[in-house]
Amino acid sequence: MSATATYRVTGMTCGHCEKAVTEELSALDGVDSVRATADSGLVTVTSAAPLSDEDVRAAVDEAGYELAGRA
Ligand code: 9UX
Repeated sequence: MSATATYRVTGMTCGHCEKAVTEELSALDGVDSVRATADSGLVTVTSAAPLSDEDVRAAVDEAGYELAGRA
């Protein structure tokens, strides 16, 4: 079993932004895949178990962007 969640992230405007968010979220425990799309501002994360919103928020913040909520 795995968990998939989609988040709205503000501030991503280019491919480097997508890469920064992807790398930071990929470092969280149990994360299998991350797809960040600047155009839509959406980030989809698949993980072995559901992630806490606080962990996701901290990772997005660390990358330099802002978690706006779940999509
Ligand atoms: Mo370049 Mo994406 O500054 O923010 S990494 S637009």
